[in-house]
Amino acid sequence: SIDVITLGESLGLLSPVEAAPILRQPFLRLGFGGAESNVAIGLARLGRTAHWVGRLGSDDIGTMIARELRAENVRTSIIIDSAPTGLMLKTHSPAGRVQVSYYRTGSAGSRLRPSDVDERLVASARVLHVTGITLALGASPAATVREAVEVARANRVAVSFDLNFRSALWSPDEAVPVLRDLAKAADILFATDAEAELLVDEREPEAQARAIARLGPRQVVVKRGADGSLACIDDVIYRQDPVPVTAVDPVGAGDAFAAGYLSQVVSGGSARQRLDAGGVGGALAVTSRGDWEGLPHAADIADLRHVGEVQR
Ligand code: KDG
Repeated sequence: SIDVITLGESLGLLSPVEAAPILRQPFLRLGFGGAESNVAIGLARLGRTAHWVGRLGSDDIGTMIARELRAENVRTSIIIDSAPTGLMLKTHSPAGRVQVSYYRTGSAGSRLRPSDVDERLVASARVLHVTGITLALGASPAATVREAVEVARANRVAVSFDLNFRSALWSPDEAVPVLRDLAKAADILFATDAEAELLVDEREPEAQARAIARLGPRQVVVKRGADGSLACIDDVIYRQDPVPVTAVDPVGAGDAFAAGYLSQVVSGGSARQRLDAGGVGGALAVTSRGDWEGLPHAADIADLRHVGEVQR
């Protein structure tokens, strides 16, 4: 059996060797990213069984992604597609702002189709995790997400949905009805405060969480970056204080949050434990460069209780 099954697009990630604007030092290194595979890695590092479904090109980048996922103990169902694996370029503005550009039109990962969903595999999981990125990639990947969600619901598999609005992929006008529709089918919903504001006509986090819960999800988490997070779980509001860290690269924080939170969902953790695990995961993830490299292992979380101590 599987704790969490997820599907989506993973892409090669080019980023400057030094965190500096690309035109100043055009040396790039190759990594990869993908919101859903990031969550799967995070769960595997916390000792859960995670399964990722996706399409990769028959190219070195696709091979690297498959190899890395295996190295991280993520189970996979990979379909090799004739289109190339997509790419992202992560640059830094002179002021230090992180900017991601996509080179993914027509990519292998965006050619997901409903027949890629293995009903028996989804039915064997405790949680299905999907994101708004896949919904933005085109009609076929969006239909694939909907198919997986239908299969999950029919088999009493909890549906976890991270809104993950990416403005480079679609406009708010295009996204909102689609995201709202899927939110109604979710049991667990993750949103940043900005995404929550898109989805419901509320500005204040508690009101946002309650309004989203009224759409359907029994667990709604509104992530507020350096201000911590707030959740509405079975109609009760929980607040999670920020975990103070030095942020190096904010990309991937949301996926780390989802991984921490879902790790506690599948192990039967309380609402408070779920939220705390999410907060700790998100905080630790931003302390290193890369979309998933900073995801904590179980031992890193235990270590947080000993900050400032020296082990000899
Ligand atoms: O959630 C972090 C992601 O944004 C990143 O890993 C890549 O899936 C990705 C995307 O589409 O931005």
